[in-house]
Amino acid sequence: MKRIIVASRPIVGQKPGTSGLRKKVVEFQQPHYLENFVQSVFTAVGPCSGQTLVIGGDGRYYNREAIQIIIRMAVANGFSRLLVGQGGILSTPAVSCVIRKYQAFGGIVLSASHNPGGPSEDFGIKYNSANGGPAPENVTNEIYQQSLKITEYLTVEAEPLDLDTLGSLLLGDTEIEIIDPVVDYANLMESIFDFPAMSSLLTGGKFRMCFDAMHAVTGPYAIEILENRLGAPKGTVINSIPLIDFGGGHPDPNQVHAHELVSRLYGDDAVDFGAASDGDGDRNMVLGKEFYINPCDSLAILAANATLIPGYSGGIAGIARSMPTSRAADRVADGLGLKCYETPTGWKFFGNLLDAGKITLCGEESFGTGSDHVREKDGLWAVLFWLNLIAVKQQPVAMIVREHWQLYGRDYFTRHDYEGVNSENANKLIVRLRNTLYDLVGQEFAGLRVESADDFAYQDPVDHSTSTTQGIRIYLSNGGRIVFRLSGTGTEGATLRVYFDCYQDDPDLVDQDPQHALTNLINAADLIADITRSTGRSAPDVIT
Ligand code: G16
Repeated sequence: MKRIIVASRPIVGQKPGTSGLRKKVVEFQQPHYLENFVQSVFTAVGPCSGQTLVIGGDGRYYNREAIQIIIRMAVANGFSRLLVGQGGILSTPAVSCVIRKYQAFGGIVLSASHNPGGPSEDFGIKYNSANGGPAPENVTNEIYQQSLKITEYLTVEAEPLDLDTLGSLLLGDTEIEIIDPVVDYANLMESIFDFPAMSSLLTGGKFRMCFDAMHAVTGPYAIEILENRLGAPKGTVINSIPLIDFGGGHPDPNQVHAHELVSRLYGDDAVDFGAASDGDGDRNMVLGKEFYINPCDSLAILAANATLIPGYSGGIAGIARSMPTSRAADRVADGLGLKCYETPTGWKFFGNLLDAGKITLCGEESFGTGSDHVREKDGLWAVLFWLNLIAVKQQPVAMIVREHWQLYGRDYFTRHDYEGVNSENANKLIVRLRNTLYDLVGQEFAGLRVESADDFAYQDPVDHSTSTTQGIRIYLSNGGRIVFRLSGTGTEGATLRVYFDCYQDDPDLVDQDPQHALTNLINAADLIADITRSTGRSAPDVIT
């Protein structure tokens, strides 16, 4: 086995964003591009010698080629054991599960999440630490620093490995194990949820569901759990085969992109429950018959009912939500006498809170929900949580949600995205807001007075690290809030995200369309930030 040292030099733009490095495939295919980043990871987290590394991805275009490159580099960097998902497949929560189960040193996840796949689409890579979670900011910063001063990377000369046959082989001194990507994760789910009760629900003939895997990574997981283990009828999982281009679709589980699923929840033959996951299996959308559950409400409802689930029957320690997520979970935490933490956007910020046992459940408005069972958000876990809840409560989804609103009130929420906006204009908009924050206080927009405004900064309660400039928050006189921030996961131009939420505790007013209930906040945001002029758009591209 010949180890090779390849001379290289820094390539600009390898700074990890909200969730690792996401770029167009063609950028990753440039000479030394992926190699530089991988070597920067190994140098930043090393020494790697004698350690175990987990490798897998969502199966998108370039997944297999990237895995071959990473295997050769991991061998050259001294890892003694590599656990690689069969066919290069491992969902993001499954990577987290496998790292934790086998006490690996870390893992590499290849995915650009919900972004489309294909030769002219997106690819991504991120490093997860020994706790199974995305590397914290101090590590991603160090990876970036390494990428700025790299002069060489290590690899070995070897033929491409067979990624499709389960079993072990040796490459030099490194044992490479091709593992079943599903079994450890499915066993973990079976240890948390009441599978017999869920199976009775799915096989009793009265309840039907549909899970849309969107031709992304969760297909094999959903087939094994829902159809094989729980006995749901064949065909319950649609679009179940992972494809390199997700069948030309956009594997983003929202009502626009999961339209095939949405159509099955409406009409005379509508199913009772629908769910979808994203490219790498960490996001979820859950739907009842003709009923959409906002992810902010989903987190609050799961928290309020957690003790009905075997894995959480002893109660939960606390809750966390990302800052732009509505405050619905805070009300549940209050009611339970628990703390609710507010973190910046990015799952990595939940890691310390979970590790320290300060929280059990956490979630984000961006269709992410999870718990301390792994250190990633977990799409299928959230779907199973809802199924277990329905099996226990024996109520339709809409009734569970409406009862929650009657008890706690409703935090109306919506997010407006302006995608592919000119980066300079988007940055200017945020800087302008930041510079005028204090002047805004006391001014009126669309009939609402600004009560307070700030640029969100977070101090981690465990390691006390601080993260600043995490989003502009504006609080209005009707109790509503507007948040402005730029996405850290896009690959083209900038995406401006504007988040709106407002509390309503009048039981007669909790069943409105959020776009209607939040109209004055939406109008105020345009006046405050001059969105139409700055983006050149008269309406958002995506509304969630
Ligand atoms: C990632 C992060 C999430 C974040 C989301 C959107 O999710 O893990 O914490 O909420 O991106 O981030 P942004 O608003 O910066 O685009 P995923 O599912 O894309 O890996």
